[in-house]
Amino acid sequence: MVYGPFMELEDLTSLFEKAHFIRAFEGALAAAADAGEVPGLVHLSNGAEILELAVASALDPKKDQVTGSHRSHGIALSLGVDPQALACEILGREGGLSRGLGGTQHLIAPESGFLGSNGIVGGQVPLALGAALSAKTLETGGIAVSYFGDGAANQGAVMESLNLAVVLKLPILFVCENNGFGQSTASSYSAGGTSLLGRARAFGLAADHVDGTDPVESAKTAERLVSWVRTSGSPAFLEASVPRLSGHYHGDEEKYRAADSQAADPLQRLEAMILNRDVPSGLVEDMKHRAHERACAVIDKAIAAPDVSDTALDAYIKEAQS
Ligand SMILES: Cc1ncc(C[n+]2csc(CCOP(=O)(O)OP(=O)(O)O)c2C)c(N)n1
Ligand SMILES: [Mg+2]
Repeated sequence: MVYGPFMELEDLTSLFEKAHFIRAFEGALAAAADAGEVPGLVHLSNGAEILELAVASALDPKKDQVTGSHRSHGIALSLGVDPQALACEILGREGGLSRGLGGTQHLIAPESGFLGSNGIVGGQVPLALGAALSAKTLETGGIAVSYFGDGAANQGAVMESLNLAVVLKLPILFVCENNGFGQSTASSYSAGGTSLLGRARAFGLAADHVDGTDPVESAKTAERLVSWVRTSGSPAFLEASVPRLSGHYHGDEEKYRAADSQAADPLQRLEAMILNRDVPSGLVEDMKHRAHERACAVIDKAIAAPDVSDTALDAYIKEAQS
């Protein structure tokens, strides 16, 4: 990627295509959920696509390892996880990353550097710490990245991880996606001290904040922190402000926030940046259309794949135990 006061048009359009694919993938997933095709809740990543793609572009999938929360579809796609296998996994279908047996809360794709999503709020953070310890011990040159939310920042295991990362000098980047909410509770209500940077610095971490809706700043900050963690072997903390454009889960009535409190969509900001350049008419709409078509084809194929039955689960357990 090329930085400077702005990104090259090529970088902006590439980011736009990837971000819109993630958005369209989750849009098609939400429609599949409405049709009763998705087991469990669907937690959408919309609003965080730009930030997650910025972090992913600074990583080396061959040696870096990333863990995410219950809201990990965008993280997985940003890392280059096969969308078809991801969709089948989320829908509980054969062909999924883990044969459709894990579902959205247990996604894993080590070949893409994705160590997994986690349904236990904050549970993914100590796991990334283990990946960082392993990278350091084995001298792989890799780093670990752990995404978690502002709600998870209040979880004990997360604070222990922040402390231990400094004490053991581990190559890990903590990425706290601050969307202002933990489920239906505003962070301003649930946290005594709302300065996440202050908290991270109190543990001895190098810490920075970024507006996760700004493509240029997100790319520059992610690149700088990832490279600092890699070269120094020390941990760092990135607080990224991102909007949660939907409710906590798809279908959430969101009675706890005003309808007009909706934040601006980062993808529209990126679109405006592209349209400000001298681009052929129709370029942006074509890219959106292609992303939509591709995403719908992936989700349709997953819907058509055979369901993972209890029998398959029994067979898997027997195989694992033998
Ligand atoms: C240990 C634990 N406590 C509570 C929950 C229920 N829960 C699921 S998501 C969530 C909110 C998490 O908020 P945040 O970390 O800010 O992530 P966001 O949903 O905003 O991305 C809660 C409380 C859980 N899954 N695990
Ligand atoms: Mg949150």
